[in-house]
Amino acid sequence: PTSTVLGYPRIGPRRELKRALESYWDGRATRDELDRVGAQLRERTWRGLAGLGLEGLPSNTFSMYDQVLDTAVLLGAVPARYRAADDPYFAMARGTEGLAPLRMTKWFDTNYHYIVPEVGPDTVFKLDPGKPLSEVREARALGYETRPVVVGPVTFVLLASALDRLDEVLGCYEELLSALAAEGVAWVQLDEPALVADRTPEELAAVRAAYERLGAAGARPGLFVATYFGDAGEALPVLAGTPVEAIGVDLVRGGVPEIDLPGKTVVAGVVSGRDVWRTSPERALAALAAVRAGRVTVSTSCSLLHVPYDVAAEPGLDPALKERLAFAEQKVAEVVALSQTAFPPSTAALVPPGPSVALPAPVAAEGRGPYAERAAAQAEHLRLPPLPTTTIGSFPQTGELRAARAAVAAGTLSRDDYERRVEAEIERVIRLQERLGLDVLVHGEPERNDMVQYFAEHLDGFAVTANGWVQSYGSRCTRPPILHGDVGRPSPITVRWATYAQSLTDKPVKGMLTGPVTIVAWSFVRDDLPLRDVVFQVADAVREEVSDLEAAGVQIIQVDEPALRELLPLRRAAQADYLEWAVAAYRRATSGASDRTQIHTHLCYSDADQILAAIDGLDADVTTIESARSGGRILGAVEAFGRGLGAGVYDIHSPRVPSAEEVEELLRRTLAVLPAERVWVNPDCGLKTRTYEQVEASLANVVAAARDVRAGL
Ligand code: THG
Ligand code: ZN
Repeated sequence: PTSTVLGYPRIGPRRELKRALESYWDGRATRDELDRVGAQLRERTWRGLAGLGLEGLPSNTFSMYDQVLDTAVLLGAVPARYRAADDPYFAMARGTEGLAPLRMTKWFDTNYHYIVPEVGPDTVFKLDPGKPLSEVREARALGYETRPVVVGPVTFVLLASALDRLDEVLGCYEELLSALAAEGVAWVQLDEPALVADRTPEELAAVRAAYERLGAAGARPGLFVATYFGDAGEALPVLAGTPVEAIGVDLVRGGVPEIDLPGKTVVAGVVSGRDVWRTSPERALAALAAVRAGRVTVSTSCSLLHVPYDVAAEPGLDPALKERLAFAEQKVAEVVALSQTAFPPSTAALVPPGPSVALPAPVAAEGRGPYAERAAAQAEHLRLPPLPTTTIGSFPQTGELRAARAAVAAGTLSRDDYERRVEAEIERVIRLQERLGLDVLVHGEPERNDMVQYFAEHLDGFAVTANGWVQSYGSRCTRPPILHGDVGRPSPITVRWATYAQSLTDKPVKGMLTGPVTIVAWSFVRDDLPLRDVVFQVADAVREEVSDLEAAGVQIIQVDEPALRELLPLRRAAQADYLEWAVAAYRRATSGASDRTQIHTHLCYSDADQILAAIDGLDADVTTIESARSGGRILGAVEAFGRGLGAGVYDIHSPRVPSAEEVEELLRRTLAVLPAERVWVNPDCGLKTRTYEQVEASLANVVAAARDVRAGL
C-alpha cells in the first residue's frame, strides 16, 4: 500500500517561522524576508518527507498563522472592516491599532487555537485560490507532485456557525476543484474533523449533499475527505454513499470501520498525530488488516501539527525514554515502514489494549466541611475587607528573568545567583502590591516559565524537552512535558517562594498551584493507563503540595484549572464520565485543606457554560472567571453556586488601561447579581503578558474602584 501524512508541523524545527513572523510584525524584517523563511520551511518539509520515502506529499499545510484563517481568506470571508488594513490577513489574526482581532478558540480537543471565521449577512463568498495553487507550483518546481489540503466545507461552515451558507460555500469549492484540476492536481484533501463529534440528522444530510455535489463536479481531482480526532461514527456510511474516492479514518482514537468500503480508498490513520509514543507495529498492522476497502493507504491519525519535529533534537533525554518516543519525523518513518510491511491475514483480531493497572490507593476526597462553616472560619481567620481585591497570579515576566533562566540552563549563572534574582523580583512585586493597596497578594511567579512546565520539571514521572515546541496559536508555542511514568513529588515545589513572599508582608499571600487536569491536558501523556488514573496520580502530588503550603502558614491557596473544559470529550456520551472524574481529581487535590484555609480556583475561558455544574462541583471557596470580555454573561449561573466569586474587571488582553469608572461599572454589574459579601475584585488572568507600566496603572484603578464601591455599601 501507499503512504501519506495528513499534515506536518510548520513553525520550523528551531521555530524559524516564529522568529520571522515576530521580526516582521515588529518592523525588523520585510515581507520578502518573511516569505523567504516560509518558502525555506516548505521546501525543507517536502524534501524531508520525500527523503523518508513517503509517497503522498501534502501541500498547503503551511500557514503564516492558521489554516482556518487561510480557508476563510480562500473563500473570501474577509469582514469589510479589515479590508482597508495594510495586511488584512494579519489584521484578522492579531488586530491593529483600531481593530480588534477575530475571536480565537480551541481546535476540537487539541491545544491548538484557530481563528474563528466571521460570516454574516454582508459576507460575499468569492474564491481566491492563490495560496493552494502557488504551493502546488512551488512543490512542482522542486520536483514534487502534491495533494493540497484545505479545511472541508462542512467543518468550515460549522466552525463559522453558518451551516445555512453551505450552498454558497460549495460554489467556491467547486471552483477550487476546477482550478486544481486545471493545474493538473490529482488529489485534494478536505479536512472534516467536525464529523467525529455528534452531528444532527440535518448536519449529516448536509454532509451527504455537500459531497454528492462536489463529487458531481466536472473536471476535478480525486476527493479525499479526512475525518480525525475520533470515530466518524454515523458520518462514515454517509460519506461512503457519496462519490468521494478516499476517506480518512482515525484508527488510533476511533475503531476500524464496521462497513465494507469496496469502492473506496481508506486512508488509515494508524500512527498517532496526538501523542509522542512509538507505534506498536502489531496493533497497527492488525488494524490495517481489518480494514475492508478497495485500497488502503497508511497514514497518521491526524496532522502531525500537534507533535514536535524530531526526537534527535533532544540529546538531554534519558536514552531509555527516548527509545519509546516518536516525534513528527519518526512518525513519518513509521508510516513508511508500515506501508512496506505485508499486513497479516485480514482475519487477525485486533490486539486488545494493555491491562489496566489498579488505581492508587484512594484518599478521602470529602475532608472539608460545608461552605457555610468554611466561610465563617475563613472570615474569622483572614479578616478581609468586603470586596477584597486580588490578582490571578502572574506579574510581568521581564526579559532579564527569562535570560537568567536560560543562563542557568546553559551553566553560565549559578543556582544561587538565579534564586537571589527571583527573590528580588518577588520583593518588588510584593512592594508594588502593597503600594497599590491590594488586599490579597501574590508572589508574581517569576520563577516559572509556564504554569505546567514548571511543575513538570519538579515532579517525578515527567520529562521536559529542549526543542519540543508545538504551535499553540500564530507564532506562539509551548513545549508540552512528557508524562511517561508514575507521578511523584520528591520534595515541596512552591513552598520556598510562597513562604519567602509571605515573610515580606503582613497581608495574606496566595499560594499558587496548577490543577491536575490542566497539568495533564497540557502534557503528552503515557497511554498505558486510563487518563483518569494518571490525573489522579497528579492530583495526589498537588494534594501533598497543598498540605505543605498549609503547614508553612499559607492561608489562601489557589489551584487553577483553566483546561477543565479542554479535555471534555467530543462525543456527548463520554462527557458525564469525564466531568465526574475531573471534578473528583480536583477535590482529591484540594480536600486535604482545613476549613479555615481558603481554596481559590481560576478558569479562563468564557465558553464555560457547558461545564458550569462541574465548576460548581470543584467546591472552591472562591472562583475567579474571565469575564471582562464576555460581558458578565455567566455571572448569573455562577451566582447559583452560593460561594465566593471574582469576575474579571479589567480585560488584560488589550494594552489599554481602563479608567476607575469603567472598572466600577463592571463591578456594579457583578453586584447587581451577587450579594456583596461573596464578591471579589480582580483583573482577568495574564498580567504576565503586559508591561509593568500598564499593570500598575490598571491595578491602581481597580483598587480605586473597589474602595469607592466599598464605601457606598
Ligand atoms: N501553558 C501551557 N499551555 C497552554 C497555555 C499555557 N495552552 C493553552 C493556552 N495557555 C495557550 N496560550 C499560550 C499563550 C502564550 C504562549 C503559548 C501559549 C507563549 N509561548 C511562548 C512563545 O511562544 O513565545 C513560549 C513560552 C516559553 O518560553 O515556554 O507565549 O499558558 N503549557
Ligand atoms: Zn485565565
